[in-house]
Amino acid sequence: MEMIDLRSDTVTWPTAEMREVMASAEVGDDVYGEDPTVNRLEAEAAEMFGREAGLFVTSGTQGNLIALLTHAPRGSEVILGDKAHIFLYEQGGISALGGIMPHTLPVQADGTLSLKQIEGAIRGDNNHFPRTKVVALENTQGTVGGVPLSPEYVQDVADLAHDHGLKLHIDGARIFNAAAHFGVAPETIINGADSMTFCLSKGLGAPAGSILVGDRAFIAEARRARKLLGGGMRQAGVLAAPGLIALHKMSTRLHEDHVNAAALASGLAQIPGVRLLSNHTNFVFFELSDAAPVSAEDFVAQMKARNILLSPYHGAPRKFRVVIHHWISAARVAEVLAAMRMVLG
Ligand code: TLP
Repeated sequence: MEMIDLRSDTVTWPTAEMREVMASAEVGDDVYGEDPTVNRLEAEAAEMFGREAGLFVTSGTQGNLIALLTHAPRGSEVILGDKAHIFLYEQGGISALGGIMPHTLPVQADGTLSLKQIEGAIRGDNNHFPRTKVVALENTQGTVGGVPLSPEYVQDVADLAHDHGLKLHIDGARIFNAAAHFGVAPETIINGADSMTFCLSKGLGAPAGSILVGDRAFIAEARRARKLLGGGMRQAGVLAAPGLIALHKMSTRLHEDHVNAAALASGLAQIPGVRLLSNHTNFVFFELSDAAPVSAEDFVAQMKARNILLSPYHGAPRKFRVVIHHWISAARVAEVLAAMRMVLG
C-alpha cells in the first residue's frame, strides 16, 4: 500500500502471499458444497472458535443479517446496543428484510450493555408484545473506540440470555483484536455465544469475506438464508485461500497493531492542537482543539498531500478515528506523527 491509509482497517490490501495462494487455490461449486478450500476454511474457523460449523459469507453485514434472520422470526425482537454497527450502519437490514424489531439499550463507555438493562428489556409472555429472541453484542465495540469486551462479561450475557431462552449473537468483526487484547484463545473470547460473525477482510487483511460460526443445525439454516440473500458464491475458493492465511497467520500478529496504535496515541497526546480522546486495541480517536491552526478540511487536505489519508468521524467534523492495521508499521506511525507536527505546528 503506497498511501498511509488510516481511515479504517477495511482498506487493507491482500498480502503478496495471499495473492499467490489465490492463483493456485483448489476450487469447486460451493453452492453444491464442493469447494474444498471453502470447506476447509469453514471447518478450521469453526474449530478455532470451538463451534461445530462455519459459513463463509460475503461480508460482516451479511453475516450479522444471516445470523439474526436465522435466530429470530419476523415480528420478534433483538436486544442490541444503540451504537452497534448492526443498528447504525447496516441500513436497518434486520427490519427491512427480516421484519425483526431492534430493542436498543445504551452502549456504555466500556462497550458493554448493562446486564440489568438487558434483563429489563426481555419481554414477558403477553399478547401485546413481540417475542424477544436474541441479544446481540459487538466485540470489539467500534463506535465507542474499539473497546474489547472481556470473556467474563460475554459469559455473563450468554448465561442471562440462555436463562431466558434467548440466543446470544456476537458481531465479532474484530474479534481477534479482542482476543489479542486479553491474551486469550479465540474460543474463550466468545464464551457461551450461540453464533458469531468475524471479518477476514479487516485487520486480518484478506480481500473479502467473513465467517459465521455456530452449531451444525444453526449453520444449516444460515446456509439457506445466505442463498436467499444471494450470497451463494460458486468457485469461492479463490477468496477462501487468502482467508486461511488471514485466519491462521494474520490473526496472530494483531498485538503489533495495538502497540503501534498506543505509540500513535501517546505521540498525538504531545501535539498542540490535538486532543486525544481514546485508544483501545487498534483504534485511536482524537479531535482538533480550538488551538489547531487549520480547519478540519485543511488538515485532511494537508495530510493527504503528505500521503496520509484521514477522514472525519461520522457527523463530527473535527473528530477523527484512526485505525491501525498491518500496513501501518511503527515507521509509518512515526511518519504520521511527524506530518501532524508539521501541519499543526
Ligand atoms: N465497519 C466499517 C464501516 O462500516 C463503519 C468500518 O470502517 O469500521 N461490524 C462492525 C463492528 C464493523 O465495524 C463493520 C464494518 C461491520 C460489522 C460490517 O462489515 P462489512 O463491511 O464486511 O460488511
